[in-house]
Amino acid sequence: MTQRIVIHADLDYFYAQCEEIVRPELRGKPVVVCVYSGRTAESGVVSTSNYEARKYGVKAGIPIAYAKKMLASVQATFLAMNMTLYEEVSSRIMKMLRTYGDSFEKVSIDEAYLDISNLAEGNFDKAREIAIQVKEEILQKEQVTCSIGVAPNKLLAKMASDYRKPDGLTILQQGGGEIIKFIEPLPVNKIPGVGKKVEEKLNEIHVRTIEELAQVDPIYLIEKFGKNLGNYLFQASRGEDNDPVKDREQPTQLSRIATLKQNSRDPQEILPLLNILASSVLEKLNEEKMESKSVSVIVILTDLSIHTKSVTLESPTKDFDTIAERAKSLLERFVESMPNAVIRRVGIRLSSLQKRAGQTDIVTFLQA
Ligand code: DCP
Ligand code: CA
Ligand code: CA
Repeated sequence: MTQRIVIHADLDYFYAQCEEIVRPELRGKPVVVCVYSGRTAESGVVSTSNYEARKYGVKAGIPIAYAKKMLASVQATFLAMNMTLYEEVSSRIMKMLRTYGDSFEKVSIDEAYLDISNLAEGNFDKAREIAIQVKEEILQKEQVTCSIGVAPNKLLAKMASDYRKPDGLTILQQGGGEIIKFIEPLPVNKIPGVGKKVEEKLNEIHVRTIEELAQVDPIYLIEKFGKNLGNYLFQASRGEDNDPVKDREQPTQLSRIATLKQNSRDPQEILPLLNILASSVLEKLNEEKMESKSVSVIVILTDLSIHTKSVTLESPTKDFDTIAERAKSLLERFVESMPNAVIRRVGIRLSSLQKRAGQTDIVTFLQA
């Protein structure tokens, strides 16, 4: 059996880098991409920033007003998100990446796994050459830099691509103890899927590094975290992961539609069915390990005409309450906007779907 070799590629400061492509004059200066909430001119959060802005502490998730203060002394550019641009650049790069792997799995707008075991003939020197070629092709054709990890499995490839950024290339070769040496000193939050909650629980038992995690009795981990997460942590502490690179298309939208028992235009009568549909579509969303950035309510009237109302969320979600609440207000808005409409069927659609970022399959499943 050939040695398994997996690449994980993550595009650097992706949204901000896309902005630099279309405005080359921005290069070398701080660039901040913002999600404006619209409440006041400056309310909202930072989506991402280039590495020049990061030097000043500006990073994803902080309020735009803070970022402006941090960058007050320099000439910085603040831009609103332009998803159409990012999706176009991403889809061209993903198409390119796909050609390199025996199998290809897109994880999010700027991340993918490639299984190159056959292409590299199980040889890490060849794998390095392939990784360099991938980086060069993306840079030449799209002027985009990325960071790549090459390793015997997805878990390690992801941790390796994260290790050196931007424009990094980190190779973790099987054998010679290299892998253990690499992972041991890392803090546990470097394990994909280990978020704040799991990290805190591990810290409680004085586990801060992966080396310390590797010393915990797996039975104890299973007791504390349940079977799936406990096993995952145990394996991850040893750099083990058997999850295959899944070569399949991700759905771009999910929907559910059903007929009301009785025609109605009273939201109170329609909502129970809408909630059932929401929970059913969420079940599917969880199965796909995705999240959604857009919610639509579809109504079909007694005259069989079809109407849709949609809302874009500030950030992608997999949360039932958020989705149900948005669906409810869309339905109410629809009923208000059409005083004579009587509804026969109702549906819900989640679109702008993306893979949940930075988590391996098992952990996303557990946290779903
Ligand atoms: N993103 C966002 N809000 C977040 C995190 C990310 O809108 N809280 C968006 C903007 C990012 C893109 O997703 O450009 C990819 O996310 P990454 O976590 O990969 O971050 P970047 O690509 O921006 O930076 P890095 O160079 O660290 O990968
Ligand atoms: Ca990235
Ligand atoms: Ca990413």
